[in-house]
Amino acid sequence: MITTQAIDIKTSEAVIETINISGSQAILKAMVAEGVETIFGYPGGAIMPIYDALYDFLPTLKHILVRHEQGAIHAAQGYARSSGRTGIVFATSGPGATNLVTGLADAMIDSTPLVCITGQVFAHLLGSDAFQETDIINITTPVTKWNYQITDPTEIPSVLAKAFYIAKTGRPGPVLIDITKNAQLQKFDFEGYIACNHIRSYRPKPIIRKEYIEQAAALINSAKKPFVIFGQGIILGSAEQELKTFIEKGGFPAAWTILGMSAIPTNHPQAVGMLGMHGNYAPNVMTNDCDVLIAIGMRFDDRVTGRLDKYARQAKIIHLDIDPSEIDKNVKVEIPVWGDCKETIPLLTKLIEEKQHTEWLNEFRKLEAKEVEIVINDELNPTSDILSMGEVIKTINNITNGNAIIVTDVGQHQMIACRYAHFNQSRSNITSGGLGTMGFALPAAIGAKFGSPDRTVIAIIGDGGIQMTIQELGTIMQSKIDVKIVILNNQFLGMVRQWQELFHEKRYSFVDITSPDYVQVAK
Ligand SMILES: Cc1ncc(C[n+]2csc(CCOP(=O)(O)OP(=O)(O)O)c2C)c(N)n1
Repeated sequence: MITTQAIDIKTSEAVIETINISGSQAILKAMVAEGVETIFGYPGGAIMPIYDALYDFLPTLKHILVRHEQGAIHAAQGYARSSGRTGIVFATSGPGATNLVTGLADAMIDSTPLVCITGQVFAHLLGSDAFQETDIINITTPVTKWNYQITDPTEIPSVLAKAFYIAKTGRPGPVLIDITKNAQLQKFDFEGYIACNHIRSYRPKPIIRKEYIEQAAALINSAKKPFVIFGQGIILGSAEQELKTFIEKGGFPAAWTILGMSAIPTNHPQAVGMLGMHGNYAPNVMTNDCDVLIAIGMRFDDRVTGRLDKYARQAKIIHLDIDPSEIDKNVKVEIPVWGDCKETIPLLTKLIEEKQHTEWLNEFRKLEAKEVEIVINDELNPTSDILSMGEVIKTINNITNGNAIIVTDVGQHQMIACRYAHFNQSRSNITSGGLGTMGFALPAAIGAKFGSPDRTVIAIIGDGGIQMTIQELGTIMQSKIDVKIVILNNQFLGMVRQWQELFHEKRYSFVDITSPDYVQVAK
């Protein structure tokens, strides 16, 4: 609990010291109380009182001035994903706020905890089409975990406490708080900041049902071909060690979704690669061969499953997830294991038998060898003298030894990077998985570096994606941040071109893209 409580020396009773401060000061006090260190933002008329108050909170609060609000929110996402903390964004009303929408949608679908503060016109002007007024609450309702408009400063401490609590608990997500200018300016009696740890009718974690754990363990113990597939839930739940212990005790082959990648080292002896459309051959084929599929912290996205009527029809599926709405959403499961996987995995580990499924794991290895022969060798060791994307990733692996944070944009380079990058450490693969947002990587890499300043951060971006948010080079210049940028320039919108090649009879429509001299621009 964080309060400004003091002890009355005469009565020895706790008294609450009230101070008369502005709404803006209260917002920033809340940030400090929540342990915020870094804010990504861009000022404007309707948020000027907060920026004015910020002046007095430096350097406790650090503010990174981006070049576009989309850059601010992707940077906050990168920060959250690399550090495990909540990302913070400030933006003004109207166009500033609407520039956040793509990032909100991205954070929502990729379960990234954010608290975004937008300025809003004076309360008495709401609904009058005032200058830079936009109804950001209605606009962002489908792409936020929670949003709320404050028109009265006395609401600020409790609403911000809820915002932080909702963003980071249960399945994390973005929260947007819109604050009218009068609420930022008006003074009120601030009675301290009390962090929130309970909201009636909001249950971040479902109650664990022991009978389902027991049923799941019995099914796993009877399996001949058990297969673990895991997603970002492992990373979000800090359950990396729990997962490792589970798969090692049970001897299970384990594959990751694109967002689950790096939760266990990519060279773990039981790792069998990435699932999905652009993933590895063995885990995709074996999904349709296993007898028990143990899905943990993943949501059966269509890029993973393909056609649902042909997906793992033979398997009995156990699904561990913190979000009950994910159970039976896309794939019908045999046993639902609701709960935080940091708690449910160890309960399951206790009940499973120690086994090795050597023959079963070897079947994966055989398919893997086929993929190496037919695809991977060509991608990593091409015969022509044109540098391939795979070679670049291989070279990066050799330099970083799998210790860097790799932030990718969207397209062919993303898929090649995710197929071939080596990772030793969790929270190292940062990419826009669910929304597939081009322009994500450069600002997200900036945020990732602020979130993990001691780590090497490498952004890998296509020539299309870099041109979407290239202005954030200015942020790098101003904040003097060390982000390595690798542009894989194939002179095409490669991924779209690939689809035109495969599914549109090579009718290449608007996929040639020219580039500036990036080295000159970077200079
Ligand atoms: C904002 C946005 N607009 C459009 C797309 C559709 N899209 C997906 S991949 C891609 C091509 C990306 O080209 P490039 O950045 O050069 O990367 P490459 O595929 O060549 O590696 C496009 C246009 C998208 N994902 N995001």
